[in-house]
Amino acid sequence: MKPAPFTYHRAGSLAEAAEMAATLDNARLLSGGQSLMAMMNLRYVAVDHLIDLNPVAEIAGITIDGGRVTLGAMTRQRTVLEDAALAACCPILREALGFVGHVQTRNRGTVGGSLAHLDPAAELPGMAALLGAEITLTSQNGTRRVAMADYPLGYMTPDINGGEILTSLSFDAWPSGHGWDFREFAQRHGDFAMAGVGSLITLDANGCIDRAAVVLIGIDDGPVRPTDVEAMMIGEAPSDALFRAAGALIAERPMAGDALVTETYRQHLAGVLLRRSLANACVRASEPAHV
Ligand SMILES: Cc1cc2nc3c(=O)[nH]c(=O)nc-3n(C[C@@H](O)[C@H](O)[C@H](O)COP(=O)(O)OP(=O)(O)OC[C@H]3O[C@@H](n4cnc5c(N)ncnc54)[C@H](O)[C@@H]3O)c2cc1C
Repeated sequence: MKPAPFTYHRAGSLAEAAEMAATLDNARLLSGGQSLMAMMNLRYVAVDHLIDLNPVAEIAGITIDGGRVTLGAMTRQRTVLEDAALAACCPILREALGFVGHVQTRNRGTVGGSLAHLDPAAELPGMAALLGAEITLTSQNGTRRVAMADYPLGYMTPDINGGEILTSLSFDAWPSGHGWDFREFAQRHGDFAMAGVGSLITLDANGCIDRAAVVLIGIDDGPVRPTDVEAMMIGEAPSDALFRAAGALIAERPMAGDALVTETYRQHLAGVLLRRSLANACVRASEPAHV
């Protein structure tokens, strides 16, 4: 299959890309191409202009400054998965990135492309929601920052205006010794998940949960942070009964069915994944600090 004809533009810098994005009609940005090229080949998307961000090195790379982590939009998913310093301060990213497609797709696929594509089951937007991240967008008019909580406007619809380029994702790392877990279920490894869960936990000196963050992917139009589940964890000692109660709460939540699974199946799956994810995050939080 071949895409409809288009004109290819190689952006040499962010400023050049922003100028092209502001002036070219019916244009799209090309990052890893792992979603866009397939959509163009299938003719779900037909563009007149393709603006290639691959040469724009200034928006690639990982910075860890104190506790603040910044991932440049053109950072490859493989780089996020393999970066040792990032794995030390935010181990859940390595665990989650292992589920993003395949080695070949991660070699090309980028942080920015995944966030802009915003598939409901995508792991990177899920991690951004879990970590309370902030997204930076750049255009000829300047820079705009959007909290990840406000960024999904609907199904595969990010808060990105015409002419804007997603340039980075930033978040505060959790304290040393926090517990983490990411898990998901898909028909085959590398497929988009039917449901996935990420958990971050810290325990106080008595072994009770004093901070909890949870995200679910694949169950709604975008990543879901269940504040009711997070709230019920606080002050509690980790226990099977607590995790089962959390799983039961999630399983009551309305979810969409699709060609692969019914709503009931997805609710059950999400509940089981959540229970197991919380349990493992608490075990890891109780172990000697990993950083
Ligand atoms: C076989 C296969 C399996 C996959 N499995 C998974 C999976 O399990 N989980 C998962 O999350 N993904 C999966 N993917 C998709 C993932 O590989 C893509 O990397 C990701 O969805 C898009 O990233 P990209 O860099 O390739 O972006 P592209 O495909 O280049 O772009 C995607 C969209 O984002 C826009 N865009 C790109 N960069 C920017 C930017 N900086 N600012 C604004 N807009 C931008 C583009 O215009 C386009 O609309 C899979 C892909 C394949 C082919």
